[in-house]
Amino acid sequence: MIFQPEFETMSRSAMEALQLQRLQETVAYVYERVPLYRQRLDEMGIGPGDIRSLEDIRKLPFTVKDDLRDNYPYGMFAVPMKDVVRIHASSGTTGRPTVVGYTQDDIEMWSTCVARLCAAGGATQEDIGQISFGYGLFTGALGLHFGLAKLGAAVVPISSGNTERQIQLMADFGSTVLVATPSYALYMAEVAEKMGMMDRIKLRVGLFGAEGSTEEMRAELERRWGIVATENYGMSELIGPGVSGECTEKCGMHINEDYFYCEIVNPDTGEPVEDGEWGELVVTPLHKQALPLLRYRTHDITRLLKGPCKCGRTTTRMQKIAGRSDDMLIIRGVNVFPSQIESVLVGMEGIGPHYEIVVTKKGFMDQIEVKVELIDAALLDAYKELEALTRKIHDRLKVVLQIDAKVTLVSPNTLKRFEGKAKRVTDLR
Ligand code: DLL
Repeated sequence: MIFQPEFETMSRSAMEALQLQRLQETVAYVYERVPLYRQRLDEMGIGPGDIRSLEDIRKLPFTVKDDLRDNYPYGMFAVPMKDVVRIHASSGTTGRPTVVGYTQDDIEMWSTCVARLCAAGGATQEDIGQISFGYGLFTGALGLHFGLAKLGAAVVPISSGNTERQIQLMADFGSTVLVATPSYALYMAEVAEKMGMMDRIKLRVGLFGAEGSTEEMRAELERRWGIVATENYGMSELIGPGVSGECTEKCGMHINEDYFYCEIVNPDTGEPVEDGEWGELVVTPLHKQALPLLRYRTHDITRLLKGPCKCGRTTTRMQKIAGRSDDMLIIRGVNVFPSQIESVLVGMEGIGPHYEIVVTKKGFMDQIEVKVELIDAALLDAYKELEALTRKIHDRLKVVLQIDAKVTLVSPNTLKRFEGKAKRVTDLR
């Protein structure tokens, strides 16, 4: 079902006209209301009147996470506090959190964007949606909660954690939609299998996001739960979930282009890449009141896929995120994305889908170790077979990464499981 065909199937020219109008409004709005932008635009000698085409967006300054941190907590808000009805924050791993605010209109727009992706992923008002994201300052849980509610589905705000109880209630309540990070959904499947509950579970749709996952991981989740799994993308600074989401054709995440203008730039130079090339996603929200931003650098690496989709939507899609420019590991000069390692490991015979990557330095040499669980603990005593499996994984990794990784096979159920975003890489250099 297409939630808002009037926007999701718009002609290219009508969409671009709407985007231009909203971009012009946004630039005038931030110039008027956000001192940081007025100062930057003045310094660059650019005024709202200079945006005459969508390409003119390139004249505008970028915004980075540090701008929000430097103006902590509310310095970039464009409305008085009386108009703010919700505050979220993303913790990040270092420094101050970034704080984001919403007006009532922002919440409406956000819910609409999320309702669209829920519908695109196959959810309907008949569904019972179990939200297994952690409720709190994280935007994932309340974002999907409001979106599913807007669609008319019944929402079960169970939050993350307490996994056995989650599974019990999933069966008792007859939940049909699961909202979680892919890594938590995988762990939940494992627990459901152990509890012998899979037969009682009615899930049919998985709406996954907030972290990357590979096609192999999707296949694993679909197989274990017996669902159709789609993924969606977003970021607190931009709105939360709802920037884009896949339809059941699974050929890229449809961008809510009437609300988010996406560019792809070279992460080192900030210059636009050629159409269809990979690079860093830069997003300008086009209709936000409390926290409008110009050209926000996401650090997420993707590319844009243009042209209509089989589902009938005409919106530009973004390909699965390959990684974050700041998560990319450089091992002996070679660029390695954890997602490349995942695509080798998940689905391989004899090993489970959980893994950990540890990077160290020996003298001047970077070392990468990949730890992965065996499915059958008995193999640990069968030296020859263990050796052969280790070699097989090593060789496949080498083909993909072009470097030698140390492969360590560990007992089943010994690697860490995650209830939110997984942290699979430990860089000790
Ligand atoms: O993770 C918003 C969200 C919640 C999106 C729920 C989808 C579902 P943050 O906590 O601010 O916001 O983290 C944003 O998470 O820059 C990406 O690096 C990563 N991320 C989010 N979705 C995906 C995805 C939410 N589908 C950061 N694939 C982003 C890969 C993702 N990475």
